[in-house]
Amino acid sequence: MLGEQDGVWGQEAIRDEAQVPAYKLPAVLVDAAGQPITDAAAWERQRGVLLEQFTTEMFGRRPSTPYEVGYETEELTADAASGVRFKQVTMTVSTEHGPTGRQSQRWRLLLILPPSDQPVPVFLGLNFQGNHTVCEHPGVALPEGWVRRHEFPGGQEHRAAEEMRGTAQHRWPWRMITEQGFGVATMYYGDIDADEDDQFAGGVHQLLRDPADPSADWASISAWAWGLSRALDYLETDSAVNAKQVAVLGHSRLGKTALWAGATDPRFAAIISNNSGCGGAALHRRRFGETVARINQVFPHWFNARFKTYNDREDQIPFDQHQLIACLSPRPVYVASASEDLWADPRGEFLSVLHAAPVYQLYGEEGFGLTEFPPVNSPCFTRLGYHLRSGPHEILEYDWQQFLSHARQHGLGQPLTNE
Ligand code: GTR
Repeated sequence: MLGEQDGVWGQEAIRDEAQVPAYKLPAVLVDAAGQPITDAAAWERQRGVLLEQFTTEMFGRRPSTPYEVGYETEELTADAASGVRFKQVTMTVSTEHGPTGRQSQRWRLLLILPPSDQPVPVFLGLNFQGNHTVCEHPGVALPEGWVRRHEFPGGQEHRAAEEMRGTAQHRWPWRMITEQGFGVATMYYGDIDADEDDQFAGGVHQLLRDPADPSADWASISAWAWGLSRALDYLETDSAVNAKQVAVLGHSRLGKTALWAGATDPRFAAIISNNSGCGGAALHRRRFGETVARINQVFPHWFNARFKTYNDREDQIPFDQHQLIACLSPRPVYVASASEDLWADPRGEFLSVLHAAPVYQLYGEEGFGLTEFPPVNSPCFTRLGYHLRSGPHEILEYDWQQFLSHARQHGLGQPLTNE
């Protein structure tokens, strides 16, 4: 079994543009019957077809098991200097109809909110190591279940540790974000489903997925995305938040997750993919860096069983990832790549945005302001936005600065109107 670290390049992986095979992308403005799509109404029908294809061929179908979610909110001490508020919400997800009878699962959502007498726009995203890593606040609870392995000596395998408190702050620059009037909402992805190949025996799969029902082939990315929608359900009940201005974002595997969350939940006002790569913003057919075969081999739980039938058969997938971006139309979308992150195929991420743009134009939107792969650190802030940051596979303050500018330019943070 191959390791999962970034940069574990298989011998066969393409890392040179000259090796990219010739490929033909499915046309974004042609419908399932081969007819040209010339208006938004025809595109809306095509969006339905595509979402169904992405569901059956890649992400898997969510189970229809009924569930309930209860909320318990706790206001933590505010930051004395800035007045920034910290709110911890315990979400109890339960069902009486699951495959094994009544069960419940506990997730924790952390809100970091600027002081404001108006509801604030919010960036919502999952985190990799626990809410307590996002800031140093001593009141933020540690995850209770599975966590990724720790890199510090003495860390217990797969158990959250106090030593990790605040260690992901560089990925969540909440001071800068709140100073600009935006809030942050984040939840630990392992609360929803552990990021391991457990044959869907744990997490929310165990709660809601009936192994005897083959139509519910929900995989982990889809489960995490569903969790983001449940977090948005909570945000809709919180008067401190402008739930009409929630941007969903994620880095890497959680960037793939943010794109699928945005595609399946039209309530997200904007969608941000950071270095999401294969299965996210990057085009499969280029086979540059991580490929379908490789992602399915190393992370068999991310996508459904049918997606494995496309290993080394990218040309047979009925769609490509530019159509996932198109499914987000006409909402603002920002895709961020990093120059050293060849594994995620920065150019393939850029091309997805480029080839999604004609759909935006059907809505009378400006689409995408770039026609060529841009130089590093030259962000584009059209409704479809993009940058190639210099540096590694990461989400950094530079990325957030561009997300904030893009969000503001496309109406997030504008005062509420009485519609
Ligand atoms: C890598 C994986 C990528 C990306 C990344 C991450 O190992 O190959 O698809 O998701 O992990 O999530 O950090």
